[in-house]
Amino acid sequence: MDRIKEHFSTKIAPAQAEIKAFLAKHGEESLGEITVAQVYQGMRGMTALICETSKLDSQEGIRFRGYSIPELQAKLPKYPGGSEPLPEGLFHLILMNEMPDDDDVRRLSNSWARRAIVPQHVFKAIDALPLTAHPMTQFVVGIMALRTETEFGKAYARGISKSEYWEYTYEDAMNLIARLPRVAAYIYRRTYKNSDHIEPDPKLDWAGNFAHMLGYDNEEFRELMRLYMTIHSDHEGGNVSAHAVHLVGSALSDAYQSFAAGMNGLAGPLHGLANQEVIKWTLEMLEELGTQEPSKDQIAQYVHQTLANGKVVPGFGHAVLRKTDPRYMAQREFAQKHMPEDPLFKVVSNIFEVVPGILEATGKVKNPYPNVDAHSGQLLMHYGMVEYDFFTVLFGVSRSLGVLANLIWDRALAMPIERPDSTTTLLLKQKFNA
Ligand code: CMX
Repeated sequence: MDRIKEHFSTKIAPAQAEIKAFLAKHGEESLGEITVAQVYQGMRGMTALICETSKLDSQEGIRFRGYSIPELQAKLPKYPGGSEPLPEGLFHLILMNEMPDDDDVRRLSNSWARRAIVPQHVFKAIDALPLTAHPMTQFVVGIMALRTETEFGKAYARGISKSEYWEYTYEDAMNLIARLPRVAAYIYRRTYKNSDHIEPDPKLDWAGNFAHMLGYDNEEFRELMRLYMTIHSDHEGGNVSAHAVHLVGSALSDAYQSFAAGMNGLAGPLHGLANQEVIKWTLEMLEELGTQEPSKDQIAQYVHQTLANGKVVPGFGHAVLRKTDPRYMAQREFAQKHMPEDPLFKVVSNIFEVVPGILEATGKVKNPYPNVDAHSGQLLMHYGMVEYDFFTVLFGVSRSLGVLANLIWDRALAMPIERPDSTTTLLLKQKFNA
């Protein structure tokens, strides 16, 4: 057993015992009422899941195992000479519930570099798709082609005890995280760079190597990838991608199947695809207005037009948050530090000033403030990554850290198959004599 796995194994029995004792004492207590409206309206605010790795507060934003994003930026290990947190450290923190040191991070980097071999048939499966296939479609095909490598699937077919499930899920999760950057970079280079592929550099960290394989070797872009991969990783359990992975995994589908399901959810425009929609919307606005430096009045007019056309303003609003997303602020600070004069950053900043007031005035948008997707595209565009159809794949690679750490824990805690009750309008009407 490798040292990371061995370390994780020591966490399982105490966590199982803690939950068992808690359930024995408080298992029959109520968490509150569920209203009819909640059942119809996307289960908002209905506590129905356990996700140990992170918790979202509507006012404050996300905390990973209790740490806010600024705290993570201060405390997580950095690449030598760098100032952004390493995603390896974030993964260690959320999986182990322990702040990592430099050795923990190095061990993870090395483990993922060793596991990063992608079989040729995965590239062939992707190559079978036309170049016009959306990068998220290519990504999901790549993930499913990788499934030939599942350790859990093979072990289950052989016949293993329930107590061993987590061990094979751990192997699948670690292999998948290790291989995703290679698959994603392959899709990028195939689709936009004439299949001029770049070999991995195993000496680099996970995010630095990803930047390298994408073809962006400047240190500032690597730092951006480290920050990006850290802050997009986990957003508690109820968002579409995290919930989909957990739900599909609850049927004992393996990590590849579960993660592919989550990525199909991330590819929806109300979720992760919003990061491409933001840039598309912004560029269309600049084109229509005929200027790269629109005034706030011009932006306001365009926002009103978007709403009048029955469309959402991408990058704004959130199902849980009621304040500006701290992930947005972390990216804004990166822009202020590295590219304060970037014209597109100025446009994004003006949008940030203009949009909340307009959305608030509609009287129906519950959160008029920007979310994570409102800023990421501008940062990528600054370094020359202009192919915005690809942006959601970057989100997906990062999201693997959170959802797969959770899947390992799901197996370690022997979480049961998810099967909530559903009802009909007729039955509800009868119940309330309506
Ligand atoms: N622009 C215009 N209208 C918006 C809006 C926006 N940015 N955000 C919410 N609304 C509208 C909703 O469409 C809804 O309208 P109807 O009553 O006509 O259906 C109304 O305001 C109330 O919605 P809400 O309760 O405030 O928001 P929800 O919890 O239903 O939805 C979200 C949340 C994110 C889907 C929504 O704010 C949205 O569509 N935003 C734009 C897309 C986006 O940026 N998504 C990315 C979210 C982050 C991520 O997952 O990556």
